[in-house]
Amino acid sequence: MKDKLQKIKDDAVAAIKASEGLGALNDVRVNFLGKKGVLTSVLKGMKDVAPEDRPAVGQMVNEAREAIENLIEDTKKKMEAAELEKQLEDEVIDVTLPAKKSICGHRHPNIITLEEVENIFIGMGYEVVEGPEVEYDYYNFEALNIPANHPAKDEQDTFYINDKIVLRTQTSSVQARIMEQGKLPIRILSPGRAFRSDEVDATHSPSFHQIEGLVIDKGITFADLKGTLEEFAKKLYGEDTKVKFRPHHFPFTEPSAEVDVTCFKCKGKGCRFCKNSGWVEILGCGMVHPNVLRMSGIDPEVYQGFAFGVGLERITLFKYEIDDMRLLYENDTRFLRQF
Ligand code: 2NM
Repeated sequence: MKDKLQKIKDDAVAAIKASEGLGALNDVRVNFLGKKGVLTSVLKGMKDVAPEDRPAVGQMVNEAREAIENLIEDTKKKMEAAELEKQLEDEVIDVTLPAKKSICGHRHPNIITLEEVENIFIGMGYEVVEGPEVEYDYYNFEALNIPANHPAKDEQDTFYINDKIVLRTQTSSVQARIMEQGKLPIRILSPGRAFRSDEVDATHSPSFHQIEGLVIDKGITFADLKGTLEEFAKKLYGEDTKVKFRPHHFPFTEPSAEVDVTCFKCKGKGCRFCKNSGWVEILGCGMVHPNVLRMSGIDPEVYQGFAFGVGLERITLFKYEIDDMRLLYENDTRFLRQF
């Protein structure tokens, strides 16, 4: 019996020494000390031992159990310590390594241009105002002297929510709302998103941005309009920029004009950007139509005004010499990072 127990102890010691890791060590414990373990089966065999030998055998079994338990416990502690040591080594942080750069976004090119334009007009005493993108037909069309049968109201150009509500096709609707409030004089800039049912191409998008300006006061003339817009063009494109007013038609202004500036690319010599004319169109403008003033309760015999509308994308494309508007909407950071 003594030899048998010595053999079990030797086997256990060998198994403990051979076990790699806590899992294997636990398997050894179960094999030798568990309910169905080797040592337990020896205890179960006690009935075959002569009664006078039983205390001595029992003591030997207990000694063997204790020895194996102690060795397992010691080995477990050593393994845990080694594992912790290894984990600490693996997870060591080198505080001298350079930090990872955090990715930081910046303003969209459209916004950079918008803020530049806003600052030019704020410097001339204008206030920036905003209004709803989903707008009553009245403010988008009727209040701006665009009657029910006007071609601009065609379904082809306008997104209708229902027969009284549209997605605004211009931000002049904001100005109609301000005029109606009756606080005069007015000097405002209304930038924002506008919508037209256009197919997407290099120069069109169903959703784009406008910056419209409106001035109403006593004695405002076309000379004020010209001076203001010439100043704007020079601030935006440089002091050597020339402006040209070409007669045009808008329903909400009379007279109306389109404004060209010397080509930003060739400075007027002629190039592919200006189709060899030396000029590029940047905005539409005019003296506010008396019907528009009357519609908002302003007496055109007392107050006059001018208004203008700039396509934000258009001037952004000019400013950065981008030749496809779609690049402004795709949000590809490889493109946007450049500005
Ligand atoms: C343009 C061109 C010409 C314009 C007119 C008005 C208002 F509200 F006074 F009637 N706001 N904006 C206007 C005039 C807009 O965009 C090309």
